[in-house]
Amino acid sequence: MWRKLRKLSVLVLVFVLVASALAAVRAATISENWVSGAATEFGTEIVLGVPATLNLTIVSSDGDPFTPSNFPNADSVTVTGKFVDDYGNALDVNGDGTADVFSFTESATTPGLWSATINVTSLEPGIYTFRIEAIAQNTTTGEIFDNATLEEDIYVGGGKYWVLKAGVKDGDEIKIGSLSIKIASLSDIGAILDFGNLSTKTITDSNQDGWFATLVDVNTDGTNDSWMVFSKDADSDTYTVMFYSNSLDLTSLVEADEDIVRAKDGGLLYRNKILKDHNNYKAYVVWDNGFFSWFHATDYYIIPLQGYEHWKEGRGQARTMDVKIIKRESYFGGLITKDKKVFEGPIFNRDVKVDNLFNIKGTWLYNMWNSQYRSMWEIMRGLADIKLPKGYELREANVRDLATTSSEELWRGGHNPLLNPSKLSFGDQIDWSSILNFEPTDESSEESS
Ligand SMILES: [Ca+2]
Ligand SMILES: [Ca+2]
Repeated sequence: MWRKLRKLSVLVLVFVLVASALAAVRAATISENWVSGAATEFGTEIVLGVPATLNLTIVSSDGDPFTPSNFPNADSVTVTGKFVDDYGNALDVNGDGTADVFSFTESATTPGLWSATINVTSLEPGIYTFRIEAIAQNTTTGEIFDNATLEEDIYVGGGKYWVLKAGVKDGDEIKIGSLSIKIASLSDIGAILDFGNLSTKTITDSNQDGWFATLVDVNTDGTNDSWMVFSKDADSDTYTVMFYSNSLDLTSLVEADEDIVRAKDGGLLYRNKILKDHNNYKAYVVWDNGFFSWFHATDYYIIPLQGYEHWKEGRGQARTMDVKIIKRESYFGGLITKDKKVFEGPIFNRDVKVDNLFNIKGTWLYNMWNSQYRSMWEIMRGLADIKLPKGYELREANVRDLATTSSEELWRGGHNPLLNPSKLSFGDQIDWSSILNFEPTDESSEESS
């Protein structure tokens, strides 16, 4: 009995050893490093027309550099990369009708370091599978000495200029360049675009993944110059529409003019207010015009946060568009104030309702690809809609100006908290200096007193 058991356990042990040896079939390994032309913060992203350099460090299954001298019987040691379809077939990525395979070349000085320039110039924006294959073989005998593959999802952005519009729905109209595009129909099936007396165009979301695109001729010279991409918003029937172009600077061609619309309830809808334009950040004050506002006013300071961290985007999505909103109650013309932080966070395509009183929603983002930025993309300009109830008006100032003025138009009683604080203040300790990105000096305080 014990003998039998021992025999069995030896058999099991042998089986386990053989199985694990089989499972660890030796294979080379590839590690990648995008050197230039690609963003990787939110997953790899490249841009049509922007060559990207990819370095690969490949280690053979013996742990040596993947290099011809380590495979003396191989007559072919190659590393290639291709964008593939669902069947693994290489895609045509430059529009010449022929499938494209990128060849990596080995560094002359560092064995096992392979490099290629990936230049995609003609492909519908979206996420694609990029397949890298390294193989050392004898092409005569067909014997493979070593091989490795690596697959990666890459987002291909549609061009160096990029504009996003949030919350697009059936019936909306978008003005871009010479075009006025009416969204005549928009659903899970796709969209019908009405270009006025020019023509209409039907786009079908063939795989119904909520993502579809078409080429448009923004300057109506007869040649398509831009991608128009629809991306369905989560938990909503609305879409984010993106325009991408390499040949046209869309950031100056897409019209999103400021506008004030009187709402049915007597309130005002301020459309397309600029929060960021390059390095200019604009703050807004939701100003209480109530009859008793000298005795007690409730104002709100909407302040965009500054810097790349707060204005990121990647893979076709806004990752941040951050604002901070401070509620300031003033008594007796600002002699006494009470501050409270009521919101902090991203607002792109988010209908943020503050204190059940007013709404703010990020609507437009403008971007330009720039290799000089910390990321390839930094939101260049961001706009928002702000809806106020009756009895309130919107006042605006560059954040810098708001920080350095004691104007009674912007601060109740002129009580700028940095330069001319109220006699008595309570509520949250608000770090106004950090929010307004301004450190007052003794001199500036004196000037204003
Ligand atoms: Ca091709
Ligand atoms: Ca054109």
